Amino acid sequence: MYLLYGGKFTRALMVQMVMAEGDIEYELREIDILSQQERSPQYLAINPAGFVPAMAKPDGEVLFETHAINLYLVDTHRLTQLAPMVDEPGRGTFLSGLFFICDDFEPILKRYFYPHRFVLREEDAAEMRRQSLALALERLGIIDQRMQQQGPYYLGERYSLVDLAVSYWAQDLMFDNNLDSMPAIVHCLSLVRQRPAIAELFESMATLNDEYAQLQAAGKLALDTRPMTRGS
Ligand SMILES: N[C@@H](CCC(=O)N[C@@H](CS)C(=O)NCC(=O)O)C(=O)O
Repeated sequence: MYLLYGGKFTRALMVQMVMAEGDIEYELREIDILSQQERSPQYLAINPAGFVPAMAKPDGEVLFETHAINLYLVDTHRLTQLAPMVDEPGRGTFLSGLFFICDDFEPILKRYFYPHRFVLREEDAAEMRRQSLALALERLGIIDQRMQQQGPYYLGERYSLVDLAVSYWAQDLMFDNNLDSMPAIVHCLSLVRQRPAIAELFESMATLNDEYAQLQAAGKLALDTRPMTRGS
């Protein structure tokens, strides 16, 4: 069985969604990012990058990077409902969309979630956070434009991992009217949230987001100010 290292407030939920869509069995090993468990020597031995998620395959090989894990699961289990396979039309466009999210969009969000890692002076962190959110929304707008022209999904009529990831982040960023100018993404999210296999996981995400916001408002998110140094 697969062993998934994930837990509350982490994008491991995206992997859980793929597991649910593919009806794949796995065991969830909780890593508490609020107590910085992803930096413990035990976890660093599993994923030296110190990020969640990671996934151990039944043969012991450990995979990390959310979208690499998801793509691995899709290809290995031939989850054709989640992506065009390598020999199908649309595979290239699908890969472009997926890599745009993990290579362009998500690193910007990292600066939003952990601004202090990217500034020299503490007092610049708030502005880094503000600018990063604006930039991330601008990048999301590029996907929205595409979906407005040929939606409702990134590949038109065909749902894929790209929509799952876009919807995950749309749900996460759906506060302060951030998505008001992105009707196609809001529509895509509404479709994805209704998928029977993952509806419950999206529900749980909404609850977790509220909990996260409350912790943040109460200043209880240690992860907001910690340095990048590993193993400290
Ligand atoms: N590129 C990585 C990023 C993973 C990531 O940043 N995960 C967050 C939780 S959602 C994390 O581990 N944060 C701890 C940190 O940045 O120190 C992936 O896609 O798996």
